[in-house]
Amino acid sequence: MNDHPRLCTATLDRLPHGVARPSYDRATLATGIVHLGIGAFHRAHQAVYTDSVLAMGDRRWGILGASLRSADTCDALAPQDGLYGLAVRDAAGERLQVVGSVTRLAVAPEDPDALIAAMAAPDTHIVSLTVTEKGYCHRPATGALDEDHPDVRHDLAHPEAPRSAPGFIVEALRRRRAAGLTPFTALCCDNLPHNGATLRRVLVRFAALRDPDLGRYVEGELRCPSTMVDRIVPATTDADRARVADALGLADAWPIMTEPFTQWVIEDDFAGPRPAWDAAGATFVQDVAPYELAKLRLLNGSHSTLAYLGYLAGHETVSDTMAAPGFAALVEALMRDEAAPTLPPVPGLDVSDYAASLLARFRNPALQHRTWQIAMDGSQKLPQRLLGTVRDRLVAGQPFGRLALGIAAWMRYVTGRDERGEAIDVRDPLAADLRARTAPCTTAEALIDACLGVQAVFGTDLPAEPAFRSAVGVALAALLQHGAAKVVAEFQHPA
Ligand code: CS2
Repeated sequence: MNDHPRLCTATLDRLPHGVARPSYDRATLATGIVHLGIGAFHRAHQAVYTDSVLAMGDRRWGILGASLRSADTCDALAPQDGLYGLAVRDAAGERLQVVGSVTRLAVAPEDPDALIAAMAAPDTHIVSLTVTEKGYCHRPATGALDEDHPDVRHDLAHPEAPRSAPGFIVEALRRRRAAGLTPFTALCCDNLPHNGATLRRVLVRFAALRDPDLGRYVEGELRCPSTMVDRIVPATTDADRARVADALGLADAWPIMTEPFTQWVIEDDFAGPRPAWDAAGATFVQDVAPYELAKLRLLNGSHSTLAYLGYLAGHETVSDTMAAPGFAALVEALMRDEAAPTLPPVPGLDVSDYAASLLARFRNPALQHRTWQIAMDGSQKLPQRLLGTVRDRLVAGQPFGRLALGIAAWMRYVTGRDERGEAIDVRDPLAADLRARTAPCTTAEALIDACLGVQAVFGTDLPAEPAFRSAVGVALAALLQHGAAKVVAEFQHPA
């Protein structure tokens, strides 16, 4: 990569012919969107839809991409004027595009005030978020603001120099109100249940804790449409960087890897103007809930199940896991027999076709999506991916052996020791607590008790359900005795 000149505005015209690039004048764009959490997912998803809208001639929607924590993305993209390569990959090959919609970058901790000022600017109509599940400072089991969260406490004490997404949004809304501007629309693009309502609940509560009057204002005025976002985006590796640089003839410090599939369903509830994302392939609907539930339970539920079991069985990627005995059959049955029956009808979606397409996407050999990456933050993901489905199965008196196996694999994973006794680098906001609870456990029974004590994940209802304890107990005992590879290979799927 070092031999190539850097990708940036001045070098754009050196790109090879086959590589799509911004056809619009980036210098003339307004900043209509401030995006919090400028990670790989945003750059493979919303930024690409917005790039298409800009190419159609609507110049209002340049994106200011902000990191709330690390300066890595800004350091990589600022010398490139925000430009980056997108590599769309499958077994047939790789298609490259340079995306131009991110026109400004910010690192929140370096200058919180500058970011708030951008969010409070009159041209800013949308503040979108991909801050991952844990970025909402909520309790996953209930969806309520975690008022003891260290960032929430900090931001309530220092409202003008916040750290958290809720802290930034509420302060920016306060300033807009003081300046006589209408609120922006807050657009959650994370895999949370009822993500718009969840964001709204957190913001209203946070604002009310700051000042009851501000709380009433946010409750009365703020729009938070729900969205369903879908595209698989593995972390970029150095090998990806080198390959993309050779293909572009230009060095790109952070190209994004993704799959051909992309989907975005958005609740049409905006306070002001919005980009015509539908002209770029998104769908505006009145009610996102059925799409979101299907995606979380089928795609993400399977993904997490593959991640924990696959990791324990020694597989590095999802496609390797899918090729190992029993895994594809397990998630196929999880979707068909356990998750799909809990879903209300989804307009325009045939659930069995959808499940089949998911199996093909998981098998995509070009993606190299690490099981370890998906395994991150399980305490924040389990409730909406697996536990909600279990609750519905329990109410209906129906079995859930595959879901129980996925949950048991998570319990085994968070002990921090793999099946060969090697350390697992468990990344999770509750990692230390989980390790402390689970490390002394020598039996399945003790391990379940230790994990079910984590109310933020399991609530108070599931630990009290004998059918839940017993199904997860059977699965966990099998995992401890035989190991994940054997348990999955020999899993008996009832006819
Ligand atoms: C994955 C998701 O990392 C994970 O937890 O399950 O990021 C998944 O790839 C996306 O939701 C796909 O849309």
